[in-house]
Amino acid sequence: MTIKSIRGALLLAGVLFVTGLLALSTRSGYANHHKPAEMNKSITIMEPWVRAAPPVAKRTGGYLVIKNNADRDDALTAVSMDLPGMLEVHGMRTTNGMMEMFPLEMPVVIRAGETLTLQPGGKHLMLMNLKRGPQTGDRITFTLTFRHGGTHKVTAPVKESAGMGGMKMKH
Ligand SMILES: [Cu+2]
Repeated sequence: MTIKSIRGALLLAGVLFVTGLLALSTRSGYANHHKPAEMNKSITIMEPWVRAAPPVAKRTGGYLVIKNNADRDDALTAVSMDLPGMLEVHGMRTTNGMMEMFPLEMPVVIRAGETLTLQPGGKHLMLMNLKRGPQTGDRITFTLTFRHGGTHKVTAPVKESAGMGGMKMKH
């Protein structure tokens, strides 16, 4: 063995050792408890948008997709927005043949590996008590807090629809 190859072998051994330690610590959950920066990766928020509304409108819908990447259940514990007004998570149900929406009880559980889709006609964010209906081109920032996944800020563009044609919902 040349000096160079010995050094190479030592380096490789070192890398393998450290890699082994990391694998061990991750498996035992050590890494999760001691690296807060990585906590937020367990939740991914996608495709946020808010439906444009006439200026006099007091409420409109907000939509986004939340993915729980973790191998344990998580829960959405709080929602807020950077606008004067009130923000709720709503569900849809049929009462006497009529579709109606209602505030979901918080927290909203998102099972391990599952996705919570807030979309027109289904569960949604309800922006209420607005001073002015959001206009196309506005941007609204939501803050979503999760039991395990930390706090996430997501900025949603305001638009007429998500390109789903006639799928309109009255609020
Ligand atoms: Cu609603």
